[in-house]
Amino acid sequence: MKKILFVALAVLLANCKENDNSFCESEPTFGDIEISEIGTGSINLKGGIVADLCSGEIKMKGIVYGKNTSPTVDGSKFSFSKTFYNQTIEELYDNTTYYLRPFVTTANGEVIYGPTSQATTEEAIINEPCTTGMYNEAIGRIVIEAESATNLNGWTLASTQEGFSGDGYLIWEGANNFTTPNDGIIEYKLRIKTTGTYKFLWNSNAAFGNNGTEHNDSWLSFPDLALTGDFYGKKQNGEIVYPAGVGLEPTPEGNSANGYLKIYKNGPTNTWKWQSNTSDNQGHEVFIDIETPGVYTMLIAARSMHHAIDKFVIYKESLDAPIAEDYPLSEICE
Ligand SMILES: [Ca+2]
Repeated sequence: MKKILFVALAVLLANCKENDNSFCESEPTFGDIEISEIGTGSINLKGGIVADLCSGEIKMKGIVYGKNTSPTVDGSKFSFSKTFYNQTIEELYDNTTYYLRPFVTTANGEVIYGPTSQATTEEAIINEPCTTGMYNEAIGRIVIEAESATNLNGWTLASTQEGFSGDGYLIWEGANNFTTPNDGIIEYKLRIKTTGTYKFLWNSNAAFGNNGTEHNDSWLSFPDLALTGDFYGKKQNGEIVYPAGVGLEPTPEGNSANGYLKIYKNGPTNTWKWQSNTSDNQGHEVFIDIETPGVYTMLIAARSMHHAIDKFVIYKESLDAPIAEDYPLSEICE
């Protein structure tokens, strides 16, 4: 099928070139949508559209998709300028049928749709039941108010530093634990259906004094993922560091132990900032790789006195960070 489609479109293209403007079609030619790969939260598709190549009166061409049987350009879509496309669409729910239609928008605003195709995403099977307090990932995102943990384990729930969201924020008012993450450990259980690479980001505050390089960090670990190298810091140039204590190298500059990374923010004190860096003076960002749908444990441990944590998000690195205040929080199992 793929071969036939490509040959048919290639013939159209060739005719157009050879005959100058004499072969221009007024109607677009929509090739079949070939579904080449289906995941729990993504679909990869390939195909082509030849649309009035000679006159150049096409404003946009692409694929619309959605759960509705007749998706339109008002909904989700992607566009492309070349004849052929090879695109992975994301932000999909698992075990859900999506309908896909090619479209062309003309210069005068008319939208012409091609035939509809459909594809059903894979079901994400998680054997562990959804028990009280677990957070559910959806369409590649996890959004959690730090203070929603069931056991704050020595952290204080506070609300004096303005600019937080939810019911307040957590602040560590116990002793510093600069080298060993063994105090103030808070657990979050995450049910993750969508596989892939996720970025971690928290909104935190060095809520004391006027030296922004103090009171600006806490410990973070994903113990299920640390041992296999699936919890790590990555610099923009691709350099990776692994938490110390799990037998992987290289480890970060500065402190790290027992599978924990030290997560810090830069900038002035008494100011909230969405930033999670690791490795001193290196600025690696923090990632986890999820290869199998399942329940994963995340741990925060206290490091610096007066470090405050308001909220955190974990999201597919290909997506925008869901840090807007009105972005829905992850559903919590009851
Ligand atoms: Ca909060």
